[in-house]
Amino acid sequence: MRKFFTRTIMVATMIALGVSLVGAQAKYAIVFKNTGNPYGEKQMAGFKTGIEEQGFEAILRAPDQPTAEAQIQIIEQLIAQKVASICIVGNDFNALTPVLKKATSQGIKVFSLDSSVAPAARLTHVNQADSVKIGKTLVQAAYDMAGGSGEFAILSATSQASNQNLWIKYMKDELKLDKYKNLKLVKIAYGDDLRDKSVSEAEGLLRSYPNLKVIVAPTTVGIAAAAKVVTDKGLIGKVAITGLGLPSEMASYIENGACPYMFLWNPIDVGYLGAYTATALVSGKITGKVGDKFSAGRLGEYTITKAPDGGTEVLLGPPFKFDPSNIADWKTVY
Ligand code: RAM
Repeated sequence: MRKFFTRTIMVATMIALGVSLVGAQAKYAIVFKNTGNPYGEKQMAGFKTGIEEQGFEAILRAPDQPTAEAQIQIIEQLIAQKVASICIVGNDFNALTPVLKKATSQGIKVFSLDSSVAPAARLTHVNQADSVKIGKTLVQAAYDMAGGSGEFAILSATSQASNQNLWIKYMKDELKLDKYKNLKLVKIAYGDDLRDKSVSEAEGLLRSYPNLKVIVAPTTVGIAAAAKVVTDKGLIGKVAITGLGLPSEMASYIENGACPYMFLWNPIDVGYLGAYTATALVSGKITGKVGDKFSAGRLGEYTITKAPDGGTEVLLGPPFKFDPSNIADWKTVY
């Protein structure tokens, strides 16, 4: 009888242990650039929905400051927690490679989303929109708003952010076309995706370049800061703001004319697509190679393609234009 009980307890303990191991395998983490960014919160919310509707646990993390060092600390903690997967929104293209390789060597499926990390450190990248198209579109907008000639500046996130740096690279490529010979990029400023710093950088641009016609901010934090500065200084109509903005943060600036139009994608969908990429990698349905196919819940089917950086990616879709005709429909959505 005693033997029976001992065995029962042993089996029960093993089952309990087994369940907890499975539980540990079922944790899916996302690490955003930094806290306090409504765009990041929406992206993480989409990831959480996608993970939870598949019956797993989502871990949402972001450091206070948008640095690679701070993300490295978080990744070390996630490795110790034995998460199944890490979805990283990189604060640096290369600096995270050693820690991400360490995670991979321990069986964790690592991929980037929104802001990529080096192909050697990731299985694939979830890209919100075609990077070349974003670069081209933003220069075309600057040209249009400047009336074809004059000075414009870029207000970016951090100088290391790989998504912004890629978009800026493609902006510079577009600017080489003869059509833009009278459009002059005078400065690239960095507001680090921090609200106050972005405001002071925008003010600095206006001080240093009194003839500035357009500020292009390829960051939701930067564009909202620049639009606020132009509004507060009574410069609407003199300096136009465009770039990538959240409709919920930018509606009043599109309505008051500070920002004639801007672009973005649905950040909730980016995170949600990340959730299904994570589970497809962990289940072994995909490995991240070109041609891999998987289904992403309400978003439908996706195929992994070659990324311009030599790695692979999964593309959410085309960017969307927001202007006075449609902003009211979108400002409550994201
Ligand atoms: C900011 C972040 C994010 C970027 C958007 C457009 O919120 O830098 O990574 O994708 O802007």
